[in-house]
Amino acid sequence: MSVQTPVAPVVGIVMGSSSDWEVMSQAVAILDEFGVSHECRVVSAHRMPIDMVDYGAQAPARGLKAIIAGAGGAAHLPGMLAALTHLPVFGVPVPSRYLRGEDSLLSIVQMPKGVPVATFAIGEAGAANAALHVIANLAVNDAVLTEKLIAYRARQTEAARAMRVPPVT
Ligand code: RP5
Repeated sequence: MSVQTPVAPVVGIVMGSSSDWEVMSQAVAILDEFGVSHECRVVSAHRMPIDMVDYGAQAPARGLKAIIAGAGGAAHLPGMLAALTHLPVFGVPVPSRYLRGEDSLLSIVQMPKGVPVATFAIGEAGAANAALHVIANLAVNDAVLTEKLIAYRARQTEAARAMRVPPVT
């Protein structure tokens, strides 16, 4: 029987609720595609504030290089994590029930000067792009990741060039 050593996560993906998973799983899918090790957790800023403080404070010592944080409504999780660590925090506004995520977006993007959160689009595109942006940052010091990113972009280019209108169904 072989025992596999678990790979230490480089990216932390956190979200305020399990109801955010459908959106945040898009970030997971991208990191999986690029082979970037990651962990996923629910860390609610207002329901688990002590856990949130511990997560942010311990992230660098645990080997994380970046945090992707998604939340909806009064979405203070990304900003609070940014306050708790010097690691880069990438914020994903999750669509909310009543304001369609505009509240989430403004809560995350309007950080006061000095504690930045890189904020992405509302919803699935934002989650995927947050992961791609983390990868672009990691790729600066990683030639293999750089090649994967260039290939990923090239596939998008080819797919766009193959598009015809009206679309073939
Ligand atoms: C936020 O409240 C979460 O990020 C989620 O987007 C929203 C609703 O949470 P649930 O009521 O679905 O648990 O904290």
